[in-house]
Amino acid sequence: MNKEGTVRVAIIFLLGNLLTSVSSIIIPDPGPLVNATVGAVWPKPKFQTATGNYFLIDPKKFNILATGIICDILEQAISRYTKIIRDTVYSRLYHAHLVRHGSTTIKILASLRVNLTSPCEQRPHLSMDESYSLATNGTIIAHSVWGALRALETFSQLVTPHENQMLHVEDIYIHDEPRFPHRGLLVDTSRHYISKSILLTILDGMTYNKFNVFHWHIVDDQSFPYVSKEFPELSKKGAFRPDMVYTQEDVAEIIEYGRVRGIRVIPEFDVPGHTRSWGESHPEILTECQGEYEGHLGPMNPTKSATYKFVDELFREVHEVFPDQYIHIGGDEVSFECWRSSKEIIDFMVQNNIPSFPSLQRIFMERVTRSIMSLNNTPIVWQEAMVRDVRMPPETVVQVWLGDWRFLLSTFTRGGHRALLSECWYLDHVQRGGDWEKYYRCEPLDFSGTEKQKKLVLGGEGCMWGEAVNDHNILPRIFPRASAIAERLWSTQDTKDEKEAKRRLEEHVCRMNLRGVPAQPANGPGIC
Ligand code: CP6
Repeated sequence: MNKEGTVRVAIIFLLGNLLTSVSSIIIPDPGPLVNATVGAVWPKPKFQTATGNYFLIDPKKFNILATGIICDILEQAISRYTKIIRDTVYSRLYHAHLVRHGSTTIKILASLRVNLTSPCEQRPHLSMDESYSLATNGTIIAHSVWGALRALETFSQLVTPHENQMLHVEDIYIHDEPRFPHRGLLVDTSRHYISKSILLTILDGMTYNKFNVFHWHIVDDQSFPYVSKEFPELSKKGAFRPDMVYTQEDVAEIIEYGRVRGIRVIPEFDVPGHTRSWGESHPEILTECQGEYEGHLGPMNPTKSATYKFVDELFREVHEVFPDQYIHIGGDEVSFECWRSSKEIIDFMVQNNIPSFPSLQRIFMERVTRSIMSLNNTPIVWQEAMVRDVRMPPETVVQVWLGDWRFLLSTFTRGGHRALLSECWYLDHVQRGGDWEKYYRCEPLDFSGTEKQKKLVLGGEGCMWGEAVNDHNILPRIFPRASAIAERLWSTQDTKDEKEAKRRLEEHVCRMNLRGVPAQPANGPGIC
């Protein structure tokens, strides 16, 4: 309806109400739009119900109050979201598909009260409680600070601009919690160096999508940007340039930035393959290839105790620097060509009755896993580290990235292992047009297995491998395509309506843009 029409209806409606007895100002809405979801929250909450009324917020006066327990994490979140909500005035966001019907009583919402009922945990972890209840008439209830963070994100997404520098929020009740506890994004900082400020913006984007794990694939064949305290020569010789590194201060800042947003930082130091850059300073731990590959360095040398000593010492440092319970130790794509060419390796295998290269790799992974466990950390590995005669400790988490993922999830969980899915969530594979739908359709529980097996699927990760991205394109490549993954991992299994999702996602892109995340268009014409 055009503006004139709205005004005319408003006058008729007002007159009608004046003839009866009204105590508050009542105006009509622009007209009914049916079959639509109220608000454009992404990822979609588990349960929501709206009254059809709405509130106005005066951004200059609005505040968020902690009425329960308070701590640094909550305090910082309150100031972040107060600013985000106030800044919404300047946006051109609108709920394109807002449901409005019947008359609406205008009420001003002066403040939002956050009632946190339990003391704050210091760090996010796998089994943190992220559930919350939110009534936009002014109350958030959460039993953990992580739930309070998710609730504030949801509330901020419900706020849209209104006329006269006011804000609008639907009167709505939400109860929400995630479907999977591990909702990750892998970022590869080895193939191209990604600046710290871009990584922090990625963490912002993750927050707006309720992701909770930053899987930092920090080093690989091409470069070693992590500045080790124990072995500074690794980055001195292995980084692309002396300034293309992450210092201890940078790493601490990224971990802290994630912590206060309920995002775990899990580092990956991929061994024994993908380690060419380590060889710039420590060639002695890699295999010297022979024959056809003479003069090249291959995967780590699993025959030398010096290799294990080095890896143990590095992982002891990693354990101290990265506080998460989990450490990713890779184990993927070990090239056996170099091992095959090396007399030293072959002799070792003969002497020790090692029948095959996969067995040799397994012996290496078992050895490294033992040292991770002795630090009281839990290892995550890529799928290759697990195939064939699995002898990894049962706690090991396996990440599926290649091949028939349904079969693999079925096999690993039947063996009692916990698993993560990534096979269908490769953000470096680009299709024409908006290609979020293919990520959206991938359902992690769509494999054959018992209820018990399904419970072992912890979630999954979108993977932003670094070959084709740098500071200039990584953010729009991740967002909003990873948003589809975020919703699959957060929302209920029956959240499948792509037409409905598409409208919400368009608005979510506008919202991310407004908040400083340069997300690309979702698909086709946008609304902002
Ligand atoms: N780097 C590392 C990579 C990949 C893997 N590990 C990879 C392989 C194939 C595709 C995408 C990424 N670039 N260290 C595999 C987990 Cl298609």
